[in-house]
Amino acid sequence: MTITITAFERSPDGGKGLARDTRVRWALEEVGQPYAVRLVSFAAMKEPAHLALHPFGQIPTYEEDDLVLFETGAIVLHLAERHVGLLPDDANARARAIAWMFAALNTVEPPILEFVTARLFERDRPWHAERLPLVEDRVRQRLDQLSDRLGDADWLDGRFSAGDLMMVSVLLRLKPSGMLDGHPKLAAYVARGEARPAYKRAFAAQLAVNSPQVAGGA
Ligand code: GTB
Repeated sequence: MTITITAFERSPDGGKGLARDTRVRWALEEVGQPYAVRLVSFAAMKEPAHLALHPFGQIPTYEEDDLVLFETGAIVLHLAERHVGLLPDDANARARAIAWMFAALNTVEPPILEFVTARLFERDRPWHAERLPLVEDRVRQRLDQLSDRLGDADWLDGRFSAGDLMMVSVLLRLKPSGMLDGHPKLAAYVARGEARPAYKRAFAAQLAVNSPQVAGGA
């Protein structure tokens, strides 16, 4: 079985690991599957060859022999279902882990994306100062709720699962803003994710592509 994913030729985050190929790399590392990476430019993402893999012209994509997938949720779920390590054996626990994946992508990530967009790309809009606190409040509400549910547990539902992988990946987007600092339990949860050897390997692999030395050819 040969697995190939796509990633930014040069990520706009300069190697902070925030682009979505990192969560796929992390899942691949957790389940011990070797993979190749095809780097694509922004222009190449919109060309027919890439659009045939990804209808929206984005990264990451996932190719495994004759299977092509897009959407990180689908890719991570596929890996978790086919390999040991990311989903519990018990059927109900498995369903709950998948529910946490959906919660990460459908309930927690959207307000975070609104916040990141407002913070980074809407600063020069006349309504920015009014909108930002509203968006921040929506994120804070989700963080409060998530923190209450996590409590003092290490992971969301028993052992580390694909649900945690996705939730930590989503929360990582908040790190540059400092917003996690107001939620020490979540900050510690994210740190536990980052401390996993599989995450470290995934992060190092994307950094090797995106670090300024590599990108600048030095
Ligand atoms: N729902 C899809 C999924 O989960 O796979 C979303 C995929 C997606 O948004 N891909 C982005 C992309 O290809 C890259 S990850 N964008 C190019 C385009 O749409 O033309 C999003 C991302 C980009 C940059 C940073 N960063 O610089 O910090 C972080 C995250």
